[in-house]
Amino acid sequence: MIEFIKDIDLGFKIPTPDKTIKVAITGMSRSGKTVFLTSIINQLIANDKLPYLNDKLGRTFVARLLPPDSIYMRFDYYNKLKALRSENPRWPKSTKAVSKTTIQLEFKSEYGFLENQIINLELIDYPGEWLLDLAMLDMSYQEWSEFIINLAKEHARADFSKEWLMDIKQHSLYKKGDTFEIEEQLFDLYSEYLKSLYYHGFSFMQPGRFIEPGDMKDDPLLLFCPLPTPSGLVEEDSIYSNFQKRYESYVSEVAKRLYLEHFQTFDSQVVLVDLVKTLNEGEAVFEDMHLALKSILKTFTYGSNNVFSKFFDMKIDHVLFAATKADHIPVSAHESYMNLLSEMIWDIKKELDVKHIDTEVTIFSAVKSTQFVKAMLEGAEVDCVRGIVEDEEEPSTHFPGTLPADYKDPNFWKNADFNFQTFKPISFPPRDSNAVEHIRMDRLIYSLLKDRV
Ligand SMILES: Nc1nc2c(ncn2[C@@H]2O[C@H](COP(=O)(O)OP(=O)(O)O)[C@@H](O)[C@H]2O)c(=O)[nH]1
Ligand SMILES: [Mg+2]
Repeated sequence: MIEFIKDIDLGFKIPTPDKTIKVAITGMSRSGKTVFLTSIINQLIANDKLPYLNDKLGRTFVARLLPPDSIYMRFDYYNKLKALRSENPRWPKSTKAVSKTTIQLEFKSEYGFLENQIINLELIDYPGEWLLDLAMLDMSYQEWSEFIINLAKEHARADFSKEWLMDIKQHSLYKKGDTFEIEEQLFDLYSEYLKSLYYHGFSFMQPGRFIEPGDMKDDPLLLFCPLPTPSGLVEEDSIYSNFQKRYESYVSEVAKRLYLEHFQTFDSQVVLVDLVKTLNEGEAVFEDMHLALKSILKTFTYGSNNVFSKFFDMKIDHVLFAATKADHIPVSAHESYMNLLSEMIWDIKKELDVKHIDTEVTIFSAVKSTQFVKAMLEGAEVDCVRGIVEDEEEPSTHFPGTLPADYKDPNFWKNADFNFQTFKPISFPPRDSNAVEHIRMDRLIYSLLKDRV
């Protein structure tokens, strides 16, 4: 019977409405957003290495990249692809702007009388640093200042914040006067502090715009930093009062605009997390990632139940946290790698008490640039990764360390000694019909499409 319906020919085709799926992709700088976008386009167009996706969808599709159509920066896929297809492939250069890419998927109709279904998969990538700033919406200048100054005094950050915190004490912050030069100096020292955190692998930095200014570089609105809470009167035109005003303008204008322009109408939000880097840097940086992800997840709850619902009516049903660069981790440790992220997100959801946001956790590698091999280390066989380390010419084998099954194990950091390398990319196949090797990209793509196609 079903077979009979499938073959009915009406002499014309019944159209099926086009659908758009909007996916926002974020993550801290260098978490792998650009490489992920390049790979997802490459994978969908070739569709030769996505068995899980095809199996789950149960329908065949053809994918094409649509020309740019909007105010967003164009994602120049073909230039990136060219560099990755060359004999000496290079990772794409880092970009700072918001970009948009649309991949059109045409699903072959199973019925002779129905037109093929068109799904436009819109991918928008933006810096996770900006997202961190949305968490500032929740705080007055005084609250924010106290929070940031206390954090800056913590052991892991104290070395970096020393100069800025000392300088604060040298000035009269609450009295009116010739303040401009001092304001610039305080801003510079605070920015330097944030930059050194960034270079040491930390993720939680506010305002993230100080790290990724985008089109706001040198904008006077950014001239502020946290200051100690006054015990007495604050004069008009004092440093404190000027910083407070700029903070308030920054938060309301920029953060809200960003929110309204970019974050309102997504079906899905992907947060890329570079756990490899944080593991390499050690416990403090790892804990800091927890703080950053907590702050990010918190912003996704805006609009649902708090004071911001009058500004924002954001509806993000689905947040996918994805640990990138799984090709650095031997396959035998992939489960532990996934557990690490799962436990972190689980804890954060508990701390924030958010059950209504549907979160999912996965691990993947957009471009599998290593082989998984075994090697002998001090008389024992260990799981290693083999690839061409950045700045070298020949492949070499590396033991990255052992991931624990449980990262709350008190001995985790005591025994931890991670040594993850940065590898060159493997060359992308020369033709569109073959995609680059990856890890679990098909599962990730399925998570974005499921229930929507
Ligand atoms: N081995 C490996 N390295 C990756 C992968 N994805 C990203 N990287 C590395 O991470 C760097 C930053 O990636 P990019 O996509 O530019 O990060 P973005 O700043 O978030 O856009 C790249 O230059 C690569 O060195 C991956 O799948 N495998
Ligand atoms: Mg990028």
